[in-house]
Amino acid sequence: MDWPIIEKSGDFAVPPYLTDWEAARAAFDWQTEIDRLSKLPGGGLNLAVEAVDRHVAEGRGETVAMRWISRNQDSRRELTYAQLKEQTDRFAAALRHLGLKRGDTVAVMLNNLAELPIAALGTIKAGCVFCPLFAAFGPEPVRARLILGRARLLVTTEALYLRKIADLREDLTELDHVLLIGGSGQPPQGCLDFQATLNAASPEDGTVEATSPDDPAMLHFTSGTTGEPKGALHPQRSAAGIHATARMVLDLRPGDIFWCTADTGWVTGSIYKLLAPLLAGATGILYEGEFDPGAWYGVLRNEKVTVWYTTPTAVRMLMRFGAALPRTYRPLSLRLAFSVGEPLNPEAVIWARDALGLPFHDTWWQTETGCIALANFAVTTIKPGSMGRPVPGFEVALVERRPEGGLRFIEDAGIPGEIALKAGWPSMFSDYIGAHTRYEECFIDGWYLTGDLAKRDADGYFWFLGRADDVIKASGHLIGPFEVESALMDHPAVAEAGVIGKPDPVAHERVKAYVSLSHGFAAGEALRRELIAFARLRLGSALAPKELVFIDELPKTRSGKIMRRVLKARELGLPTGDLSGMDSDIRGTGV
Ligand code: 6R9
Repeated sequence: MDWPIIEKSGDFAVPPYLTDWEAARAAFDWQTEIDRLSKLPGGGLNLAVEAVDRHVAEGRGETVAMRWISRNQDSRRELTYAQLKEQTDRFAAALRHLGLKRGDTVAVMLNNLAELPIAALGTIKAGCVFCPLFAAFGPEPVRARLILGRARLLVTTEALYLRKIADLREDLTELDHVLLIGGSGQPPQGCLDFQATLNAASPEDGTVEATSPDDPAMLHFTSGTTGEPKGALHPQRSAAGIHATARMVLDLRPGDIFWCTADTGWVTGSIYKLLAPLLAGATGILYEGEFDPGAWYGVLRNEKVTVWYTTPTAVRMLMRFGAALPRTYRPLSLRLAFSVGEPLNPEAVIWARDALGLPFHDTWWQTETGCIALANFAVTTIKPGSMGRPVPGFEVALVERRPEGGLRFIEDAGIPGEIALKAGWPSMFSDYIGAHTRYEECFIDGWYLTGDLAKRDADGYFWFLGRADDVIKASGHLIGPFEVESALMDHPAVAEAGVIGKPDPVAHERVKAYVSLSHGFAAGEALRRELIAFARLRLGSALAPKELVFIDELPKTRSGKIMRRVLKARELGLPTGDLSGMDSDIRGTGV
């Protein structure tokens, strides 16, 4: 189906993008951005100073930096920029008192609590490395990451500590300190109370560490849809990439109420939930509750959220509950809505325009890129189903790896290739911790290879095909699972779809689809046939699924990514590999 393109108009902070995209790109220079943020003595740059202290110095201390909202939305806690400065100074001072040094790792395993930004930014202020972990992780993945990340200090809640870490403590020889939030007030042996530690610290001692732009600031373990977890390090200069994309892509500015729904353990949690609104001088929302349609629409309306960043999974779950529900939560103050993490099917973009009054803008990036690299910008025309165009400062190409070495660049529109980024943008990961060879293997001739396949159209918009590992080869055709999934999701009965290649002696692989249904539809042979016929009509017989089965929930990571490799492993009766990033709520649901 041809989805309409959506023209944008309105009052935006960076108008040239729509009108003169090439000129805007030509005028942009990362070094200028980095230099602008490197104001510490000796040209130092500290992300936390840029995100917090700068606003206080420039007279915005009384602006609310972060607003925390409890699960039932019956209590909230606000931290102004001035308060966040004072609290992060205290936290940095506490880290020093405890003997942490520049470059040491501080792991933080917390859901959305008001203490989260204090721990995250205080860590960075002290020159230590902030390493977020999913609170839903079981003991084994936590142990593996604490050891690999060489964490010296952990911040978590007493409940999570007792459930997941207390029994492992002996194995964690480098973990010197644990700071606990909540609980009995009598911390278990070997732990300190977070608040008491903060109260005892004197903020004057928390003088900022004059980190250099190249010093590490964050360590993010990737969500691992396809294999072993990898720990990507991000330098202090990432501030420039996050700040520029907050401004240019999300159009964030002082006065905005920004809600990013990402889990803390996912890279989007630190980069866009915490850092982007702060770098832009806006107000960030931290909502304690899990996904629930009524609660989420309530947060959007009651908190007067102006800019929203969420995932395709969440959008599709909202769609399952229908367009009538959001209409009962009007008026909304939303002016922009964005999505990331998985391909966003065009139907979801259009649904939002009708149900919420504005379309979703898809954005693409990875843990390794450290900030958004492709986007349907706030001010540009949206092509539903496309990830958009390169962010100024990024050189993005489609390439093929030559068997004899080197790259072949694909210039023609419509030809699939692997997305490659010219190395050197400021928030580019600087290493995989403990796996430097693996890091070096990501680069060829000065280009970072992403492992994602896409096509580009004549207007320079990128269209996602799939992870290179997930691409299906059937009867000589190269099939991106997303093309098939997206076509299936155009059918009203289909809430979500996951597509894999099943080995086939004749065709090499055959397309198999797993489908979860929207409310009000029942699985059955007639519907199964109808969906196959529907897909055939749209995609032709080469791409349409030959097999289709119904499934209650697709296996997903905590960040909402469909784990196609799990579907495939189950199909083949093979081990599913590392499942640590998988959403524990749906782990083990039958396929
Ligand atoms: C931020 C984040 C990265 C992988 C990436 C790609 C997939 C992200 C996407 C998308 C299609 C989009 N991905 N955004 N696929 N359209 N707009 O998600 O980082 O957890 O490292 O995952 O997610 O496959 O390579 P990370």
